Amino acid sequence: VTDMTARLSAYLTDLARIRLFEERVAELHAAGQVVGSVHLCIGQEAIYAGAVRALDLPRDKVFATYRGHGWAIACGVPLDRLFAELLGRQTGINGGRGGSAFLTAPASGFMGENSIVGGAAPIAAGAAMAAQFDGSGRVVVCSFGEGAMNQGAVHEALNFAAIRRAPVIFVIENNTYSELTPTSSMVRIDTLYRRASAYGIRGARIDGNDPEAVYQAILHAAQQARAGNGPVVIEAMTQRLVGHYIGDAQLYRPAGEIDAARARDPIAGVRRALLESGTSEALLSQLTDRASREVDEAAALAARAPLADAATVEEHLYA
Ligand SMILES: Cc1ncc(C[n+]2csc(CCOP(=O)(O)OP(=O)(O)O)c2C)c(N)n1
Repeated sequence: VTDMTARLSAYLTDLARIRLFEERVAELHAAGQVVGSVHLCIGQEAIYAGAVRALDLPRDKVFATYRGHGWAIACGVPLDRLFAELLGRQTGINGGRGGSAFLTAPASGFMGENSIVGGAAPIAAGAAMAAQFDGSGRVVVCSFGEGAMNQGAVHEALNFAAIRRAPVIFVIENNTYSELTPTSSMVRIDTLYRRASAYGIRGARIDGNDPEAVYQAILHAAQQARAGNGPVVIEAMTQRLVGHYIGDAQLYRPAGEIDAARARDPIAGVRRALLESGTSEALLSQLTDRASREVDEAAALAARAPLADAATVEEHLYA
């Protein structure tokens, strides 16, 4: 088994875990057991699988926005604790208080979501500055959608991180829609990574559906950041195979677009690459069956846990 085949197998496992977790979340939402707004990352999973493999967690830190299940899973947060969180259980990774859009698991290096578009960028720049003080060699990954590239806070963070040479990698998950609005009707340029040059830092565009391309890009950016050369902007081109949130009818998407996107499904891509490298169908099935069993067991465990106790509602608040 070459390093490349081992990495592809690991990607397939991660992609399957994320995809199957989210498909189960959609079912639980339809059944009324997961409530509130839920943003699935189905179609974008290669970004998380590739990026996290290039990091050293929990020393390194990851910040997301609200489409964060995939980042949390790739960072190694236990699936049952995530299901429990979405189901409002005491055993949830945040005691059932955070839910889908406010997950956080610092022990795993996942510094969490915040739901404010672009909100993580200044915090991530601060976490990267802290790394310069404590000499930990840590790098910070900050992910957001392409819509966040029009938020003032992101530009402040880019400039601040650039001038301080702070070790932060800004990952734009460019799925070409901000909520229901196509990028082409929001900005007059078609490449966002080039904005990095306005801050004197490096930017690159990559295929965000190819976990190996993401891995190589993040590995290189992390080496550069750890060596004191400062931030990098990675624009990972991808697509969501589902709506912006569960319940989005997607009437704004042109006919055929989702089918075309399915042809670029990252899971199919990794399966193809593994088959071409000589891996058997049987081994691929073994990997996905294992992920499927894991998801089943985690969901069942979470469903057996008690709901968060209403009497504790005032705990964990600022006094
Ligand atoms: C500061 C702020 N403004 C507006 C919103 C409402 N809002 C939620 S999602 C979203 C679109 C963001 O698009 P993008 O950054 O491309 O991320 P994607 O949903 O594609 O992952 C907006 C405007 C918000 N959450 N925060």
